[in-house]
Amino acid sequence: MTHDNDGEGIGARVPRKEDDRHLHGRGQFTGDIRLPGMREVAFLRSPVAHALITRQSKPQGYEDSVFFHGDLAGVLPITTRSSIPGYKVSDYPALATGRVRFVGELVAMCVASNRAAAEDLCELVDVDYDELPVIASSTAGRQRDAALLHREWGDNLFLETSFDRGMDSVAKTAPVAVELDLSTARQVMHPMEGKGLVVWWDHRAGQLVVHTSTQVPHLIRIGLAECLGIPQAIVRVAPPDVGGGFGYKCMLMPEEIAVAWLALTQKQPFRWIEDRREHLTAGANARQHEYKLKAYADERGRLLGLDAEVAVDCGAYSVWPFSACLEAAQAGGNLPGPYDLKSYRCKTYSVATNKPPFAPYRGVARPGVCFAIELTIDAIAKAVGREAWEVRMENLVAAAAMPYTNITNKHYDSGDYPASLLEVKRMIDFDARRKLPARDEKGRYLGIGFATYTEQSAHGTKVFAAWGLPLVPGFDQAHVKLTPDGALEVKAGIHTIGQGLETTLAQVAHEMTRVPLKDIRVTLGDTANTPFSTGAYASRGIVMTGGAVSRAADMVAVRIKAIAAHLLQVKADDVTFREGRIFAGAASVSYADVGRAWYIRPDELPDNVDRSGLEATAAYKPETDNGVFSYASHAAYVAVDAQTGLVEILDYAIVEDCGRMVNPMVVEGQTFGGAAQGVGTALFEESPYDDNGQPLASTLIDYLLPGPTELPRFRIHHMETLSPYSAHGVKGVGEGGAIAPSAAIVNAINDALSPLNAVLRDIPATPERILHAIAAAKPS
Ligand code: MCN
Ligand code: SMO
Repeated sequence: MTHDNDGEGIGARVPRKEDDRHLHGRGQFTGDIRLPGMREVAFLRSPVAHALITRQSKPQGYEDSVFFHGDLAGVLPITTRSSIPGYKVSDYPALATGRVRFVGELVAMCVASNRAAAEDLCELVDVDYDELPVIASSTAGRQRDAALLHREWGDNLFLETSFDRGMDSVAKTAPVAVELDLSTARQVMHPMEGKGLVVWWDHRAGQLVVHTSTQVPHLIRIGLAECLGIPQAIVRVAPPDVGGGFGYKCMLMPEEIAVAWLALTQKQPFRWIEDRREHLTAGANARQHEYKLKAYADERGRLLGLDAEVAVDCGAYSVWPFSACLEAAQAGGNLPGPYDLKSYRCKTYSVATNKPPFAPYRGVARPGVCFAIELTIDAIAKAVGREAWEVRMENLVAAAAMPYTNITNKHYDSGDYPASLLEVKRMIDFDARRKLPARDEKGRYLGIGFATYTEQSAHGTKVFAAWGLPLVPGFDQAHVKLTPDGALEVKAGIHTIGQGLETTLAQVAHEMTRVPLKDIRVTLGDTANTPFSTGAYASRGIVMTGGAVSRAADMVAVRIKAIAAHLLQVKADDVTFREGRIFAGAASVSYADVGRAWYIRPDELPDNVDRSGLEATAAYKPETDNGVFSYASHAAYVAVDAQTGLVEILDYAIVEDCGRMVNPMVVEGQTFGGAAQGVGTALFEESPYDDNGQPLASTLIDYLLPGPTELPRFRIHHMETLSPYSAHGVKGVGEGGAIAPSAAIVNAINDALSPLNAVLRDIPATPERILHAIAAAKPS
């Protein structure tokens, strides 16, 4: 950058602008919105996993307050198409149409003056179900004579894919082979604020106003208009504060369609707020994968080939717009990880089951594939008798090989993966701790585990198009304007969901204009007020919208300089931004002087001043459609009690590289928050279903979320390799922290348990699973 760093621009650790209102309890979430005459919605949900609805009736006297599918005239189901050959479409109705496919599916919508009364009304609705055989696992779904969820499909596969490059010869000749069967549990996302929405009809604007808690407002506008059969111009999606999303809030939900239909047809405000039990049992699910892996290596542990089969338990329907197949597509493409792999075969199965649909969740498939490939590396190390970190060093893509295109055509743009591993090994004090006795003073077994991953971020149109998805991220836009009094307004269609964009986008705008950060106001999300963006997902915000803000702010900066130069009677090249003013030598003008000159007295400006004004909209996407790749190495040091099966994380170190950091404090917050969720995936979180498709974790007593007492003190070190493809060399970081913990922690557990010959292959690593692994261990 040509400007001097004044501690507020790119790279500065400034406190978050949004924290002031949040820390003072002045945030405004869907639950805080009160509108005159607002009525509340509760949903009657299916109590069974698979059934025909044989009869349904409304309670007498409440015919106008209870709605079934048949009442929603003209409303279309959520239909997610994909251009991938062989993909099967599911029609996901807003309210069930005679058949239910998971416990929690919406059957009736009940309306009352308050939520409690609406819930009471649900109790009065009469529905008869004729139960059908249930598919409660991906294995059951793939059985030859399995009952079908979607009869017209002929099987239960949303999609089946295969990839094969060079595996046959490897399998025959490789000196070392290891085999692993792995599984990762079903999870729910648990943003602090659940889903919720308030919808009303704006008579003045002639618009349906949708205050929904979403990551993707402009997409929801498209989806709602489509399902309601109305033009997009009469839908305004105006999300309030969003208390976390993590992927859960980047899809169109049936509740959104049903409540929007109510407000559209009744021209009254309605509200639905998801409760925690609804989130646990009926909100979308994530993470559940089964892996069958065969890996081949030479005697040093150098990988020769990987043969994989991945089955994803996708639930009953495809979510819009990401479909049920995003997970398997990501899994197949990312399984080779940060390693230089020459032969690879992968089959994926996206299986329909009688469970809530699958949605993206922080990391999307990569926590699963990182777990799979990193356990494989440790298994190879064991087979060849070397330390696991040494085998990683044999296989990691070298810095000198960058940019590097891997076997699945992922283009790793920059970085030094081996250096991150060596640094994390130093941080976790590997050499000294290796020399300690295998057990601590309490008799617990000690172990160290590593994991390295890449995080594809801000991937663009072609990548999503290759996954066959209907809506793909194109350019992101941003609008920047200098106000007459010299402040800066930044507007973008992406939304702020807790990840800090109100601050970091302001930092980017400051970097280009040097308008003091306190004078920069960032407005995000509202479709009536912001230019188009597909939204906050795939860790794309700072690369895509940040790039657009950078460009638009630069356009405005050039015009500010031209006017300032006129006021100072110098050439534009001779003015500089400094200390919140615009200087030529010792003379200076303020941003307000420039604003006044353009807006109030344009007649005094010479003809050669650009007449496009002190505002600009710019569009941006990085130079590669492939996205930019962040990466990190994690290391965990654990103690395992072989009597109780309890694991304590004694130390945890992270070395991450997300290119140029816009705000290192925000990057650390992102990484720690993600890693906390990763610890949940590794040790605690699980949403099991029984054979009847009944969810067994319906409260937070059954579904264990890690809290402060379960979390280690994460230690972090940053590397900063600039991406050659993005504005300012930035790469995304929003999901990374969540990707590696399950791999690093389970590798550490297996390292600890190696004296007992016990090996864990399934997560979460609950005491029960650990004791089971110990009991099943073969004596050495
Ligand atoms: N950042 C930075 N420098 C970088 C990279 C990122 O300062 N080199 C900052 C960004 O400016 C932004 C944050 O880190 O404030 C995350 O940026 P980015 O990686 O671009 O991610 P998005 O803005 O696209 O946010 C979405 C991403 C995803 S996909 C999930 S899932 C997730 C995540 O962010 N959900 C979150 N982080 C979350 N954090 C919170 N608190 N809540 C969620 O729901
Ligand atoms: S799971 Mo993040 O919203 O891509």
